[in-house]
Amino acid sequence: MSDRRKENNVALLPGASKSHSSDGKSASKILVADDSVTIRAGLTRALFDELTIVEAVNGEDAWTVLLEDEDIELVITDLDMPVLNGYDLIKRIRASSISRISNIPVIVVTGAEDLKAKYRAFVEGANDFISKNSDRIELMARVKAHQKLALTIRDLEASKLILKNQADTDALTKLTNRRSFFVKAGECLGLMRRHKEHFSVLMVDIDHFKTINDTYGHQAGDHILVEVSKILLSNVRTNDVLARIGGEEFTIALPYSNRLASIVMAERLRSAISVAKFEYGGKRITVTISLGVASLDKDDGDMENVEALLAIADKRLYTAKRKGRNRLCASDDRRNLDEIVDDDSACPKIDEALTMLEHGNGKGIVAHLHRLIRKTLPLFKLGNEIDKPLFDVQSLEAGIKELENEVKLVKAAETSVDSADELGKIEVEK
Ligand code: GH3
Ligand code: MG
Ligand code: MG
Repeated sequence: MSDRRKENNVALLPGASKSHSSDGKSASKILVADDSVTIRAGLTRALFDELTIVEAVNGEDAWTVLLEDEDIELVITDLDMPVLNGYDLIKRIRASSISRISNIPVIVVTGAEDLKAKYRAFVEGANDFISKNSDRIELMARVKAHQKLALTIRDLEASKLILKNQADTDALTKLTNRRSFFVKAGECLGLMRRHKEHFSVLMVDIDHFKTINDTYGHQAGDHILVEVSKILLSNVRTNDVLARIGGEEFTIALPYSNRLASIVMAERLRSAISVAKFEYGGKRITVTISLGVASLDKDDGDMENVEALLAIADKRLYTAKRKGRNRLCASDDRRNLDEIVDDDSACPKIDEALTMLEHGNGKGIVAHLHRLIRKTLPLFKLGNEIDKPLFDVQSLEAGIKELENEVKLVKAAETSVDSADELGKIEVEK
């Protein structure tokens, strides 16, 4: 073998870049961990004709390579190594949360007679053993067998993942489907309960969708479903669970969202769809949605599951439909309106309020501005105590009072509204 070939096929460690065999084809990559230069050289000599070898001088080195190099398909390791020995390396590999690493085949190099060491390595998770004097054919046969098995397992896992994703996904919109929504939202609700956090759900339904189908055709309807899904998806947060649970019905589970935040979210979605331009076959199509909102913080009672919360949201969706569509409904009676405007428990935390503001949801925190600013007063007071007075706390307090008065006025105006069904709309339109 020429020196040039050796250079091409042996990547030195750590952090070696991917190597290729001399014929230009990418060879399978295996990791050889041994503190003995002689053993490493021997294994490399025996294997590098058909494989790309990456060398590590101890267990810790080998671990670094495994984390960094996703192409490693198999590990051959010595047991007695400095820094991190072979047993601990195998233990770490098997305990890894990365399945690529935890499933990797590990072949241990031992003295043929060393039964105790073999047994211990086997218990830690070694797959096979070779002796320091194994010939090339035996070595190659073992490596190939394990490599093939590992590739089959990897393919199987990939197929399993694809199947699972298919089972959880709506084929048309690629959103979470109904079945998966209830699983995911149920887990989410459980978590929120344990942590005493807020949780809300939205029911979303496209208005007059049947008319869209009848006027522009079923394919146009499908196109609208896909486009609406994209808009909804681009407006929810990473942790929200958005799903298509029926023909033109969607649900969204909103962890950490209280009533106020979920109303703000619902309004954001309603508005995003109503201003979006939909087209199919060169024709403009007007699309709007109606939404029902239900939150755990205000509608808790004896509610145990997502289904019960959704039933409330669904009832409110129906109210929104009845009241003219392209709107949301978040309450069943007028008492809840008072709570929204003037209930301390509905006040978002300061970091929540700042996030809402960042997302252009200033409208949703206006009713609580006096509370939020009051909460920050101790900071200004502390600032004034440090050296000389820097902030006019008195003016701030006067401002807070004025904001409080304004909220009282708004409340007084709203209590003159007659229809309880209109409340959802009023809450977000003020
Ligand atoms: P509303 O405003 O009261 O919600 O009226 P609507 O017409 O949207 O509601 P309705 O329940 O009467 O009609 C829903 C329609 O959605 C009927 C059904 O044919 C259509 N639909 C259901 N699934 C699909 C689908 O996957 N693709 C298309 N194109 N249409 C669908
Ligand atoms: Mg509909
Ligand atoms: Mg419907």
